[in-house]
Amino acid sequence: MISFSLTEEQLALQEMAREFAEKEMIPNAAKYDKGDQFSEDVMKKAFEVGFLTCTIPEKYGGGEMNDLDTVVISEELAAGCAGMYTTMMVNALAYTPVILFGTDEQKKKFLTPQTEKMSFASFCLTEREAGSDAGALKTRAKKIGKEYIINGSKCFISNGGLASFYVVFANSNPEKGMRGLSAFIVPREAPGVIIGKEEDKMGHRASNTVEMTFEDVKIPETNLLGKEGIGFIIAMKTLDKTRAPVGAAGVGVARAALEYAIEYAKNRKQFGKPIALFQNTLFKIAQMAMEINAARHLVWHAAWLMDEGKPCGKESAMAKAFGSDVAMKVTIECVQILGGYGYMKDYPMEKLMRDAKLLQIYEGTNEIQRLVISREVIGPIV
Ligand code: COS
Repeated sequence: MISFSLTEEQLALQEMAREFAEKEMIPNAAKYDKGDQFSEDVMKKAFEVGFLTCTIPEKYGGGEMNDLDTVVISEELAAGCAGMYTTMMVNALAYTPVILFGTDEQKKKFLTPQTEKMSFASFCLTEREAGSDAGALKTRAKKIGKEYIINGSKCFISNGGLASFYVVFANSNPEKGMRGLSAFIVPREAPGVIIGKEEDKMGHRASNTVEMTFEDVKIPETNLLGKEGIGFIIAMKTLDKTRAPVGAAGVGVARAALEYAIEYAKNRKQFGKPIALFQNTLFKIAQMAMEINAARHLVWHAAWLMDEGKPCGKESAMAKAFGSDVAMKVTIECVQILGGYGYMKDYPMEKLMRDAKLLQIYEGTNEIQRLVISREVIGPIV
């Protein structure tokens, strides 16, 4: 049965997220973009309304949003500010492996405190030499008695400087290659957890991105997620779930750009009439509206599959790649519609364009999404 209507609750949630974006995020977006700082005041409010913990099950104090709810609010929040949205979304990214693979004790110990005061968490997979080839990571976990000792470095870690715990992927059995990977919960206060320098990024400047080093970090064996050797599957199943919301963020960024460009085109007069009346502008706007709608449908379909418990790896990858590609394309076009004003920092358009770029890169580059899609579409070759 196909339905394109949101429930009353989802409409209320969408409205709440839209209002939050308009009142709290948009007025502060330029300030945090310029200052390259964590938007603490906005995040305090996001915590109060539940956006920082929305995917945590109710049993552990969270909002227990399903996947469709999550993509609906992702579009709205990213339309407000993609950098602030990233800070919120990365919490969901780090909570997902705990929700999917954690024991009841692990969930009580690590998730419940996140719902009691404003807190953050990080997902530590990427390394300098292992980005797209995640299975080749070099961080090691050695079991000694009832503890694991973790050694290694991770890069481009969102929320790393803010997190109270890290989900760290490390190889506990290197001779098994990627089948030796395991996932561990590492508390921030564990000795040897070193937060490195904050990255100076092109966009998403309101989000915190650092290098992380784990130097002889001892954690109890009870912090292992699932069992040894399934770390790669944990990472992949997590990303299957969190890639569609990145597509939704692409839709949000593109929509924000298009709405601004439409207002501008209706008011900007050249050659004696609003530029919205020129066919070049009309056709550009129609094309962008079509692509944004198509991206939203892919995102909602992927989320629906997840909520139905159906396989969704290919569809999540499609939603992520298409949604973020649309964001890039649309923001470039909208900068062009605004002309010189589009290029100036006094207007919001150039930030939207810079923010769109990262959506094509993080949570797996769009080339990796195409690899995932093509493997499933083509199947085995010979
Ligand atoms: N769900 C469950 N299992 C999965 C899976 C998924 N989505 N994807 C892969 N696997 C399994 C495979 O079935 C395979 O298991 P078997 O060997 O038992 O058959 C195993 O994992 C290895 O998979 P594969 O052979 O596809 O691994 P590759 O190294 O060829 O490719 C890609 C894996 C490239 C898809 C993966 O490394 C990837 O997604 N890279 C990008 C990482 C990323 O997104 N980084 C962003 C960091 S987080 S911000």
